[in-house]
Amino acid sequence: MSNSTVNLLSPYKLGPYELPNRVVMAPLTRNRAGEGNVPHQLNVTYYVQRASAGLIISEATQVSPQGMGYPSTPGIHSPEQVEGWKLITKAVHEKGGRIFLQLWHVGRISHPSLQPDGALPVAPSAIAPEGEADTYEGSKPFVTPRALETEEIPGIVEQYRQGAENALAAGFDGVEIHAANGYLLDQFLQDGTNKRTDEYGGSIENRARLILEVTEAVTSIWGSDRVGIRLSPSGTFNDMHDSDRGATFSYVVKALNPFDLAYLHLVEPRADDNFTPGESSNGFPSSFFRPIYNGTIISAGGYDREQGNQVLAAGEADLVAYGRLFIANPDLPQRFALNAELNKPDRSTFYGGDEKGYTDYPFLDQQAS
Ligand code: 8OZ
Repeated sequence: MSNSTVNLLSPYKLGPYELPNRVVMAPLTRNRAGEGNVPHQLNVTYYVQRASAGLIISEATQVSPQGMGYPSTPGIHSPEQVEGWKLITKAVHEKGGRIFLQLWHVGRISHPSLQPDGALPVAPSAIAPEGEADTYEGSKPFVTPRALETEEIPGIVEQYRQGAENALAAGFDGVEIHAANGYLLDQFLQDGTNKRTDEYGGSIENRARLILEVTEAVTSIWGSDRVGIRLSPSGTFNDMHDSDRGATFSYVVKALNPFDLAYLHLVEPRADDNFTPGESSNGFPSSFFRPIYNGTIISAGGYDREQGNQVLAAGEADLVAYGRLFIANPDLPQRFALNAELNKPDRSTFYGGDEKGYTDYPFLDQQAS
């Protein structure tokens, strides 16, 4: 329902949490974890600087060594990683913030050099993505992944369940299941990557089965009101294709209703590299799913302040996630409140490196006026 009094600075009740604003920090891969893919002090500083977000969603975090696909991304499978994340959740809470962990398995978007024992990455089917993997030795062509055996699927679900349990131990406020952007769960969902003939392939019901089993496992740890899920119904990143996205994603979104999750997080068509702003798109925006989803919707993808306020006022979403703007503006909610000028994000420091372009963007009160 449209409600013109609602804007980015309006509070929102999300599951058990009172968010002071509707400005969500999007999950952002920054490739700056420490040795052993353990979060460390540099990452603590980065998240704490952004604690004024209504909600922080952590960078994608692998649930297992097999789930890793890029250099220096953090994990949530070792005791050291849990200890590292504890530093972050504690510091964010001391600043009055809330933080969910994003649970991630990359599936085929990996490379043997990033896998335990140099193994092949795993996927629903043995289909190589177009493009190149990011490795510690630079870009390398993607390899053809190994198709998971049906008997291995319970082990995959268990990786997410264990990751969820570890996130609880690490002091997070909730978890987000990463089912977007061409990673393992999305690979199972879409028929361009899933050619299976068992109960995890073929019909939409079968292709959605793994996502729903993972959702069941994760909510068994956290309850439903502290679990979100992210989908990218319009994305082509990581060489994704489906013969009927509208039907596929409508099915999943409806099947998620009974879980009564904290939220559904949708990546807008506007976020896709192939999408030209201002052009009408054949993608599936939040407004497409709003009538068929009963709960909270977070919408993400290249919004500015005005567009964020518009999507909220139109009632097409309840919260808006900002990525690039949060990278460059640690005090983004305050800047929105004052309609202040924004720092410009520097793309060259998005992935990897040190404090430059990570923790050195100035706050408003540090800027010479
Ligand atoms: C950019 C670079 C590497 C990973 C995603 C986790 O798209 C990612 C990602 C984005 O969800």
